[in-house]
Amino acid sequence: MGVYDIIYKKKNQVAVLLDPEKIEDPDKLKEFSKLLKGSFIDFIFIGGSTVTKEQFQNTVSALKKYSDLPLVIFPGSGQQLSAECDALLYLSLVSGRNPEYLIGQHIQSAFEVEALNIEVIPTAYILIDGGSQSSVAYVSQTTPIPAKQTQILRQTALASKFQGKKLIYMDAGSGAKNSIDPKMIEEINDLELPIIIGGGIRSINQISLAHMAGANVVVIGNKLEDQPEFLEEIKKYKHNLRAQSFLNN
Ligand code: 1GP
Repeated sequence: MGVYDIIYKKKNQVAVLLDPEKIEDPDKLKEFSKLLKGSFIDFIFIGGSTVTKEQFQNTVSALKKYSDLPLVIFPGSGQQLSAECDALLYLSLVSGRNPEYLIGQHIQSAFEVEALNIEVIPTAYILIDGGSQSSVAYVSQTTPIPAKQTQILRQTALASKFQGKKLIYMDAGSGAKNSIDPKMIEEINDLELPIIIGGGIRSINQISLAHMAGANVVVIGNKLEDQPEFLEEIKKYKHNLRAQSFLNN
């Protein structure tokens, strides 16, 4: 099964986001990959707002050595590409109006993406206000959708679907003060597009609320960078979910 099919069909998934700029030290990466084994984490997402080509490639090569988890590119720019990854979230920043992040970077990197020969997943990338300015909003020079503006969100998600996007990634931004309100997830969970959410997730309760609202994948970056032992709590949470679904069937 490809990465998209897994995202689409499985419930209650969790991805770890690694920013190559923050985790360049190969020993640190090796240590973290060890912790990931048996943690029930579903994917590693890799990318960042200001990562260089070299940092990106070095981190991907190291991760491929140490981990078997599907490696998914969550690119901050058209420079962050690698044939060693399993899939590319082909992001269009549809909450913004900066042509560079809607189509510009895509054209510049199109031949490179073609040559990668990996799974490319057309993704509507929607920034939601997380209560603090995010790097991605700053770098892309775009304004996020206000935190509770369900109608704008729904219009944006619908337009994305009609344009052929296969996936919605709603992001409050790395290190956001407030994570995405579950009501925002509920607003678009009937569109039959899988939903990824991230930004400011620091507790099992937040993960659980997002899953219950309809998120297929919850992404965690900063919390695990600061406290890798949080993986243990995720493991327990996922274990309980599996036990429950076993009992219900
Ligand atoms: C940001 O969704 C990610 O793009 C993850 O955010 O680092 O706050 O978990 P955090």
